[in-house]
Amino acid sequence: MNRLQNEFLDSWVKSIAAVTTPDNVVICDGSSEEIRALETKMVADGTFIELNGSKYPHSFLHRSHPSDVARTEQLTFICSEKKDDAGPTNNWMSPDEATSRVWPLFSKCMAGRTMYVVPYLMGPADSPNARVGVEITDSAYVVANLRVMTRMGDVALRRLGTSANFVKGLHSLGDLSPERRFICHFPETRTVWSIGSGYGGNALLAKKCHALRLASVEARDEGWLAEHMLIVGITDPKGRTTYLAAAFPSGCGKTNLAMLIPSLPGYKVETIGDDICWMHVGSDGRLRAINPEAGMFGIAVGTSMKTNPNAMRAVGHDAIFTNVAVTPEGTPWWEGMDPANPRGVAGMTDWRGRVVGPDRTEPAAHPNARYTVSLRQCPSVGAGMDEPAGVPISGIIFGGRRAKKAPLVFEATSFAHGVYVGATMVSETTAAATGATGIPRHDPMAMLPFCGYNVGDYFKHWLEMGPKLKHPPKIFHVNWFRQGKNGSFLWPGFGENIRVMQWMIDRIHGDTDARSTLLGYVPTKTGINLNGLDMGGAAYDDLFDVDAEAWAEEAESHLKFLRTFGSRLPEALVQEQGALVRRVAEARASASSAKVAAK
Ligand code: OXD
Ligand code: MN
Repeated sequence: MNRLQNEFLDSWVKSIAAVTTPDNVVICDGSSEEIRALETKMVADGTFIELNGSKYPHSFLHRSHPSDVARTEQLTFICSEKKDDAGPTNNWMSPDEATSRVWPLFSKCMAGRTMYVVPYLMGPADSPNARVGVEITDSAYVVANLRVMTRMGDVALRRLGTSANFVKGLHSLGDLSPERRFICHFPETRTVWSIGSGYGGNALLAKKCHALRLASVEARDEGWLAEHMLIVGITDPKGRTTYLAAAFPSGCGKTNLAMLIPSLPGYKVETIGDDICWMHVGSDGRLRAINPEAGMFGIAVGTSMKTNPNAMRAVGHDAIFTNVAVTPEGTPWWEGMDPANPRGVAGMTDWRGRVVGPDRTEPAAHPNARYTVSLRQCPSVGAGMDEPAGVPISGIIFGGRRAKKAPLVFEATSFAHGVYVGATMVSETTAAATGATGIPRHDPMAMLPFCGYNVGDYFKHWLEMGPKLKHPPKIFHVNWFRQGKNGSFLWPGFGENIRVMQWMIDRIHGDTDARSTLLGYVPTKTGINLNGLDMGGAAYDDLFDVDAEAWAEEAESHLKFLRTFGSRLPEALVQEQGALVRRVAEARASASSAKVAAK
């Protein structure tokens, strides 16, 4: 092993090699020669299957172990010294218990394998807000993914210099058994241990483990925000570019919104990020956002030329596909990709490697099948992706997947109210994590699985950010997934979402009025552009109906959820809940007096 120039890194790597006993150690430089050699090795040992190079140049398929296909929230732990610092939404394991229960699993775990040392930089190379991490892994697949997802190799070592300031991530596939799978985060020592899984969110430690769980703790301590948000820039027909950040839970359309192709003329969308957003208070008193990542680890299923043409173009070359199906001609295939041919073709190979036909009873691609691709390959990528200071955020959007109750869009009446709206978000679970799908759960700010500390303190931190901003962003809530009485979606979504963005941008610039409801402001009937949508006369009323009876129940469930944070719950949120209850009561009273008057 070459001696690393940085003595802290060098001694850490040596200490890990002494425990894990790999056959050899490779320090990754991020060069194209290095990745080509790794790809050749992975094709030879079956980790990668090369796809049809004339249709999908330089692209590969990886099939994971069938029990290792999504994030495993039940096996993910925050190992803070005190249990209360992890809070009621996280699994907690004491550092001592992790040392006795998890650390022994790393003993000799890399025997017969290569240990890769992967330095990476989160954020634009010249950004003062970028951070360095180093992941040690025995998975070449992880190395290939990190090379796409981060600025990896020498660029990170140069940035690190002689400093000891880097996140230490140790990852091993172990024996891939869910019985011996653990993802442990140590916020106090900025360390992650992950064993027993090769799945993205569990194994690419730069992503959820560093850029969200550990970064959220640093952000609290240093006065910034590390969020599960996309970042998008929209230039409107007036020539204004407005940047928005949006938090939706996993599998609820962040990638689609980040690269939407507007259905309205005169709008242009730039993608800055599709999953993670770090926001600092800029010298101009605005929130400034950087995307710490450089690539996308997107959900393939449902992605098509109709739903997300930019993503389809991005994955047309230099892509890694995980757990998709393959056609006999060696091209990737997934459910929803080709609406004209929804069952695919005869002789396809499914995500487990079995040859299947259109009459199969199970999906051919895993519902959480993924593509890994550089964001630079996305036709809508914005230059702001490399802006060292980040882009100025004028609006924050929270959103969930809710069949009922939540209207298409509403605007919070103040920053603190917006924090309440984010804190009480509810969304239905998706295939991005193991477990049942479609179950509504509280997912505050879409950070439920990703906040590295007590969510009560996280709310307090959010509330404290508002007064630090001379120009706080407006805060909105959207729900693209509301269903009508017959169970079909009321809103067409995708490119038509620009109509909702148009309203938000006009609100930000003071160009349009709004109607006040118990939830906040919604568009007036003429304030949102529904022209040309074949939705019938009642569309506006269906999309913006706020049912006071349903929100009376909802407000109670908010309080129950908030109370789980006990003494860590900021009083300001209790007051916001009280204000919601009062608005609900007023709405009920005026609805019943309207009924009496009508008699
Ligand atoms: C992701 C997730 O992979 O949220 O981004 O699960
Ligand atoms: Mn995500």
